[in-house]
Amino acid sequence: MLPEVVFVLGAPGAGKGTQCSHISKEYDFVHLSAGDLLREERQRPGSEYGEMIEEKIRNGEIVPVEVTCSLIHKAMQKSGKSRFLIDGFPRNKDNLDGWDRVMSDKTKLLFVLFFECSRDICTERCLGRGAAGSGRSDDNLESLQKRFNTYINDTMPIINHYDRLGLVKRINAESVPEEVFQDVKKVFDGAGL
Ligand code: UP5
Ligand code: MG
Repeated sequence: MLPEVVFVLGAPGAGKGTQCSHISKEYDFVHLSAGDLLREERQRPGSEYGEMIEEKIRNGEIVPVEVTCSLIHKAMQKSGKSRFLIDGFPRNKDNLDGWDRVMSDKTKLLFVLFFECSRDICTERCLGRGAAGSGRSDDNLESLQKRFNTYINDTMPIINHYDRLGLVKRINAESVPEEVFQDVKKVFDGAGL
C-alpha cells in the first residue's frame, strides 16, 4: 500500500503545528513540519543550504522544492510509518510541481486540511510567540508582513487548486485549540481514519 499523506495548510500562525501535534497523538499519523525540517537542516553542521534557508525564512520566501521535498522524503523513509501529516507544504507552484514530479506516484494524497484564520489573529499569535522567546527569526512584524504576502500570492493559489479537485477540508481555526481540534476530529473520523 502507498504511504498516505494529508497536507496541512493555512496562514502563518493559523495553528498548523499545534493541531498536527494533537492529531498525531490521537491518530496514527506522523507529523512532519516542512518548516521544522528546514530549520533543522539550517542548523546541521556542514549543510550547504544553511545560509540560503535562513535568508528565505527571514524574508518569508519559499525554499526551492528540491531541498524541501528531499527532507520530507527522507523523514518519511526514516520514520518507517505509512501515514503522514505534511505541515506547511506545498506552499507555491514550484513546491506543487516538484512534489508531483517526485512523490505523487509514491504516495496517496488523502486530503488537504486548511486552517482558516484572520490575518490579525495570526499576527497576534506569532508576535506573542516571538515575545515569549520562540527564537524564530521570522516571528517579527517585518518578516510576518513578508510571510503574509507570500501566503496570499503563492500559497492561496495552491489551496484553490486543491479545492477545485475537491480535496480541501476547511477548518475555522480562530477559537481555542481544543475547540479547533473538535472540528479536526470530525474530518478524521469522517474519513474513517
Ligand atoms: N496558537 C496555535 N493555535 C492557537 C489557537 N487556536 N488559539 C490561540 N493560540 C494558538 O501556532 C502559532 C502560535 O499560536 C503558537 O504560539 C501557538 O501556541 C498559538 P502554530 O501551531 O505554530 O501555527 P502554525 O500555523 O504552525 O504557524 P507557523 O508560524 O509555524 O506557520 P508558518 O507557515 O509561517 O511557518 P513554517 O514553519 O511552516 O514556515 C516557516 C518558513 O519556512 C516559511 O515562511 C518559508 O520561508 C519556509 N518554508 C519553506 O520555504 N518551504 C516549506 O515547505 C515550508 C516552510
Ligand atoms: Mg508551524
